[in-house]
Amino acid sequence: MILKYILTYFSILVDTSLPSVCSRKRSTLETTGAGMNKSKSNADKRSQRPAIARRTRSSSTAQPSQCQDSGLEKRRKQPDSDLDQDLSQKTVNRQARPASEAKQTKTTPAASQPGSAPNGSSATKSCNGLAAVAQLMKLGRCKNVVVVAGAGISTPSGIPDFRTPGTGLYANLDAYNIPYPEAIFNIDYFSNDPHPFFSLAKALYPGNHKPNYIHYFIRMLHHKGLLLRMYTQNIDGLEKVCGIPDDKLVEAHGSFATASCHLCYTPYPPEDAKHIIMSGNIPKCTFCTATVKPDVVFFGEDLPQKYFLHTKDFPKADLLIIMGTSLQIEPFASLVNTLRSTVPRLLLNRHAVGPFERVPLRRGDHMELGDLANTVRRFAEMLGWNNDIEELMKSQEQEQFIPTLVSTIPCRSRAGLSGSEGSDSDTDSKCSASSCPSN
Ligand code: CNA
Repeated sequence: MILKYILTYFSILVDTSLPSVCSRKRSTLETTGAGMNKSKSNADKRSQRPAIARRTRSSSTAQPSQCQDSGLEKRRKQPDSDLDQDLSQKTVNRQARPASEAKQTKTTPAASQPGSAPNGSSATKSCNGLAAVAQLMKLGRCKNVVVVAGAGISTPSGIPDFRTPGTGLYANLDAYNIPYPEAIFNIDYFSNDPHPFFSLAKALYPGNHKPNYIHYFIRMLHHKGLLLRMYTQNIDGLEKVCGIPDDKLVEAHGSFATASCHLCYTPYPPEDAKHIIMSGNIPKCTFCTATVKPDVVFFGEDLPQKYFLHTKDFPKADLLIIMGTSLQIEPFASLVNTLRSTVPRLLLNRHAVGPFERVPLRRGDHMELGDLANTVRRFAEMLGWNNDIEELMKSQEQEQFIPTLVSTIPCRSRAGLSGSEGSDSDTDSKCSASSCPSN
């Protein structure tokens, strides 16, 4: 009898407690499951090349300084969460400000005013930084260099950037009658009224500008077998013109090299589009009659599939060089935070930007502030590359500056560049003793 009571008691206990345990477990599993589903769906999304749209750096994006201050584990995890967040949409941040203004609010109280190094100390630090990175390269420690670049590398070629006060495009948009500067590159705005963009496009279309020393420095990185990949936000095509091969280049914000319907994406002959736009007219889709535009990535549009190479490249990189960008546009800007924390990062820019605004700098971070062309020339001199670059520029200038032609010439047939110059697979086999910068 007693045994029966005990058994009944336990069966009641089991009946009442199990569901709550199970439901708790299920809810945990649901959470985990949701997380797993989420990551699975993220993975799926990534593999399907989902809507990765460009956006100006959002205030909701975790600040690099936060993650760096919160311990190694968090530091390692942060890039993923940044990316999860950033793998959403490229949209315009309503709080977008000129880099110089943004800097004031993003830096620590100890940081300096725009245009100067944080805490006034980085100028000294930066000189050492340039030499330190040159030394690492000479020692052969950097054989998988990733370059992340922006409009600042093309200002010496005469193409204005976005945000430089006075000369930047955003400071000179009065003529376009747009409500806010980014509207000129906003896909919804374009859909309503393509005229402002087409007016600007006339000035931006490739063909009127030449690559400069900075572009050729990056080309030389490739020539030396050290360039893993260049990620550029630029749409001017000068990377290709200077001879950086297609497979070494990710034009994350597209280019003028192709054109398509902005609604149904039917391809359109790029030269025809250029001709029509240059003559002040609007190219129309042959399929749905919507407006055709060059395949420059607008705010609210997806980034090209090639952008996803970063998931393979950044874990492999052993040096990141960031050049001429305000790091204000996502998801591109967050790329610089996806590097292993032990990998050196070198910022070459007029101002401290992104994670380089924090004081003190992260261990392994270096920056050189000032005019980019001067900085890169000094860097090349430290590496002993200056003459090579000058010669490369001369030989390239003897060729005709026809981007499409240059990009289709097989590497091996390019004048004077037989050595380590070559295909992606050649370059992936990396720096031979003879092509290492120390030689
Ligand atoms: P940005 O926001 O205008 O930033 C440029 C950065 O480069 C700023 O921090 C400047 O201080 C710095 N800079 C400019 N010139 C120099 C120089 N001579 N020496 C040192 N530093 C310099 O431009 P981002 O590239 O960061 O923004 C990305 C936008 C810009 C992308 O979507 C591009 O499509 C777009 N854009 C591209 C071009 C081009 O293709 N050449 C031109 C203008 C805008």
